[in-house]
Amino acid sequence: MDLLLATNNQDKVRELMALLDELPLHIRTLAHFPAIGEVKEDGTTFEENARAKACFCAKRSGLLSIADDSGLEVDALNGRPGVLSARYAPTSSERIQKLLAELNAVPAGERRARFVCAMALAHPDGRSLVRCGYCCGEIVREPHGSGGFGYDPIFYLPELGKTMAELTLEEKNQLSHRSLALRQIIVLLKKMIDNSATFGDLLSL
Ligand code: ITT
Repeated sequence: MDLLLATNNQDKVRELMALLDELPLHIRTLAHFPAIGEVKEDGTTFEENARAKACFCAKRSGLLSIADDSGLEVDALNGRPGVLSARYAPTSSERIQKLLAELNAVPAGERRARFVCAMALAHPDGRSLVRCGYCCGEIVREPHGSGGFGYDPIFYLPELGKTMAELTLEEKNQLSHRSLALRQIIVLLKKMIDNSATFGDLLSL
């Protein structure tokens, strides 16, 4: 079975590939479909944007496709940057610096945040489903670690005593919002692979 990873983010590709490795899938990326182009992400929710990306790429490629829309919700900022996490500032380091500046006056104990991931699986005929994953932590005052991407260097996991950027890819994939969403999609893909369910059947699960 073919599956297209509908993302332009190579860090996401690495994380997804590591988890999908266990399945007998023929994985394609957008590098195989240079003509697909960019999809507009103008939805107001993670779910809406994830469906838009997956459906657009499934339709253009003719392949079953997965896409995620993800971001960081900070309690002290009433959930910002949220669905606008990728557009909060032009580069990753500027996004981190802007967030740390906004949280400068927020004391320890009030710096809770969560990563959110909505992962969509779309059929070329336009039908789609979504599963979500969440990961809770705190925003530290300075970046630590060089792994991961995006906001990982300032996202601290109290139970591990490390930021997300101090984890290996395998460790991040044990607990991240993206892996928790993808694991639910993997359960569904397995049903299609062993022919115990059609895509239509998955929509009612
Ligand atoms: P695609 O839309 O092509 O998948 P993208 O990077 O633009 O790639 P999003 O629109 O979902 O992806 O934006 C998500 C942003 O949220 C991302 O750029 C990061 O800034 C942040 N983010 C999401 N998941 C993250 C993670 O696991 N670690 C750190 N930051 C993350």
